[in-house]
Amino acid sequence: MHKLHIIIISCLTFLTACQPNKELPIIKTLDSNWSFRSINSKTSHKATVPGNVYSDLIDNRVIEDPFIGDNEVKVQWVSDSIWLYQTRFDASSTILSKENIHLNFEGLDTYAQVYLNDSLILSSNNAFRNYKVPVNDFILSKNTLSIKFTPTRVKEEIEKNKLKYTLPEGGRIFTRKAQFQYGWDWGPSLNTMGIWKDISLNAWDDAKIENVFLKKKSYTEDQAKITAKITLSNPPKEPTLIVVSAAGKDFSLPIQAGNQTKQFDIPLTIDSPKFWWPHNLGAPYLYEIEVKLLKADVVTDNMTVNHGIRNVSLVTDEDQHGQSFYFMVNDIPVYMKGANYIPQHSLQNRVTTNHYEKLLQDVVDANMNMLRVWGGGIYENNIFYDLCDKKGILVWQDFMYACAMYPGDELFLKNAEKEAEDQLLRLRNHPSIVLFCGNNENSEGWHRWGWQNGKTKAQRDKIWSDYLKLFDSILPNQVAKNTDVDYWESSPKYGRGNPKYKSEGDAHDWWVWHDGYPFEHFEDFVPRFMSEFGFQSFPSPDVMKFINQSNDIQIVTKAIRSHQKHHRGFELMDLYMERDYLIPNNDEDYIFLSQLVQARGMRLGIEAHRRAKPYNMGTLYWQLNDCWPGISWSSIDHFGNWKAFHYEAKDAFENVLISFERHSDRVDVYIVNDLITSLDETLEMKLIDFEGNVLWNASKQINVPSSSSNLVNSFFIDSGLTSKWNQVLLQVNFGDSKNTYFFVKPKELALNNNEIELDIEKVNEGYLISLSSITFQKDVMLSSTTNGHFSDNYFDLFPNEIKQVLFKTEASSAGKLSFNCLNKVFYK
Ligand code: BMA
Repeated sequence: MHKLHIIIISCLTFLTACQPNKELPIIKTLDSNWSFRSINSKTSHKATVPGNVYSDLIDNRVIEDPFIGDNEVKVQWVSDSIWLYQTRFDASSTILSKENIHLNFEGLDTYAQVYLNDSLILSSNNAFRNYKVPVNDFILSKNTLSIKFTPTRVKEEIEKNKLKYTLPEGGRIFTRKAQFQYGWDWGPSLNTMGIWKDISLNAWDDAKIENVFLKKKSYTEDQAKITAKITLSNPPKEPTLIVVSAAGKDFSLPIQAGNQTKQFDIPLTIDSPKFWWPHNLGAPYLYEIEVKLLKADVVTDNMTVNHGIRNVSLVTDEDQHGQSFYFMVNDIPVYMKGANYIPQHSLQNRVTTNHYEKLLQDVVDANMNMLRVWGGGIYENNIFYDLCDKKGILVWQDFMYACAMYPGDELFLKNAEKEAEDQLLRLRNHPSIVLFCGNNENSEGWHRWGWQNGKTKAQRDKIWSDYLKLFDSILPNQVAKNTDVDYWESSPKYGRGNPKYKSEGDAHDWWVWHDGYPFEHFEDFVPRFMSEFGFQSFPSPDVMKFINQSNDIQIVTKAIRSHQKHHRGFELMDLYMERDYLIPNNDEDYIFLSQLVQARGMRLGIEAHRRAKPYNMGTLYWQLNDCWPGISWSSIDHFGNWKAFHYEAKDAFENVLISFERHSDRVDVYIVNDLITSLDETLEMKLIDFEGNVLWNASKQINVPSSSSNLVNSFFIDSGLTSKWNQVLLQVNFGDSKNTYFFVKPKELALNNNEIELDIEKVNEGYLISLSSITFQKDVMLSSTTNGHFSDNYFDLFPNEIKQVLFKTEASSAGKLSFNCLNKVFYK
């Protein structure tokens, strides 16, 4: 008897362990059995959810890929049609018996009418909102869910006609969705529609965890004090226990039956905490904090949040120059190095986990510590911020408003407020996010781009007061209410016509490129924080071939022209190329040189900003990536290839940088140190000719303080050393850092026409390539017919030195390896 009893108990224990916990909320993702059709057609096709109508039409071979040739223009009808999406799903008796049953729509793009079994349950008008709809009264055991999407143009026309004036820039301002999808100067017009994020059915009894916010109370080396702010779906009816586990300790709060609130604060402490750091200064340490809801010892819900302990703030203090703009991270002013990030694809469902992983690793590998998520794109998916948290990349997050003036009616503003709240609740736990910014260039546009012309004083006042309602009141209030992070109204603070451009806030320098100023302008006009500056180049030959759909990289085809969205793009590339290089006579060299021009010009800017530290405390270039195969300002093309500029940025963003500043016959040598430790190294300077003969050298011991920029030496251009300044270079080393100074522009260099010797050896990760030459070779670019990544590229090869490059590839051969360099281009 006794024996049997034991056996029965152990079976029961086993059964409880194997059975799913029936108390947990049920979450069923509705991602299968979807079909779609145009309202005017009886033929339905299979649909992918999450997704959008463009990818569904491509997958069903109804339209051709809009990224190829000039197909973009042929598919515009899609945005002007009405589309119907439908699925069927079952709800089990367990689901139907639950007290609460919700449909959770994480993203509908954009004007959608949602029917559950013929009942209209939702009309949505914001692609950035999360709609949670109670459906207890409509749900059956067998269900049909239908969603009708109306073209944005229909709604935009109605809204436009309500106004007595025209708001810049076009109909897009009335619709809360990704603004770049209406076309931008680097991307196509593909105004999508569809279910772009998950839909799920959620069913639970009593209460579940709705939201957790781990709010900083105080973080010191001895102790981190956090308030876990927990919001439940509703006040629990039965006695409930909330338990928060952090760093091996449990913190709990019992809730009595019949309490009236759904919000609870639990104080947590972590002793001797490990701090979260941007990767260039330390480890981005994350604590896994678990929140559980228990009823009579049974877990009824749980949620895990990664928490980074860090103190961050944006410092905007008055100073002798104007007003500072820098970020303090863990009590240290941190210099920001990075880029502006745009959506990785016009059709968001095409972006995979691997794309996020690769691109954000490319960011770390290029020594960047900050990305600005630009306001004309999307609030990114959770995985983006999770990876930034893990990899130690700081995020400047714009709200999604760009280059326009937005409406100010009550409905629009309410919608914008709800959007901000939804997004902030989702994003606020990420340690990587250090700033929320209202918009991109709206304020600059209003003050500088002629938008006020032709408007009465009353209209101008109204438009500006609507601007202030949103960007000076609603958004900052939402940020203050829901997060620990600072808010900045608009990027840039002042446009480049304003005298305060240089002395206050962040700035965008488009004198270079849009206004055609030479790159050297970057050196004369350094602001407090450069949040945009950029220059276009062609993508890799692979991308060119894809656009042309031929083995040809021709740059003047109709297809390529339709992938250049800047009206003066080609003309400006020519202008700058002619200034500093030469216009080559073949397309292959043109693509190569376009990348060299971009890399050289942008490096000039990055170095000028960094030398000006601490006056300037950040340099974020325009733009990191592409949303389609196109000609743009990106440093990484749509296929993930690093352009010359990404390699150059990697070098120019190193924590320790040697940099040069020319003053007529004097070259000043700077060392910029972003580390939190000082450096004591030998500075070695060497003037050599292109054959490697040393014409002059000097060295001295130098101490460089932490986090500083220092003029450490000067080189005098003295005719006693040489008269051929176009055939020499100045090599400077400091510890592991190196940089080279040229006394003339690239086009004036008297480069030699000598061979480069290549040697290839198979190694674990791919192929090790050794290169050497008896004379100096400028900007050597390696390429292969096989997919892979070169550890270094577009580098200078010094006379009689062996340069080793790892070609990382999983392929069984290195493919056909070839190279180009400036010397070769000059001698064609
Ligand atoms: C900046 C950005 C974008 C634009 C880029 C290049 O102003 O904010 O609007 O694509 O310039 O023109």
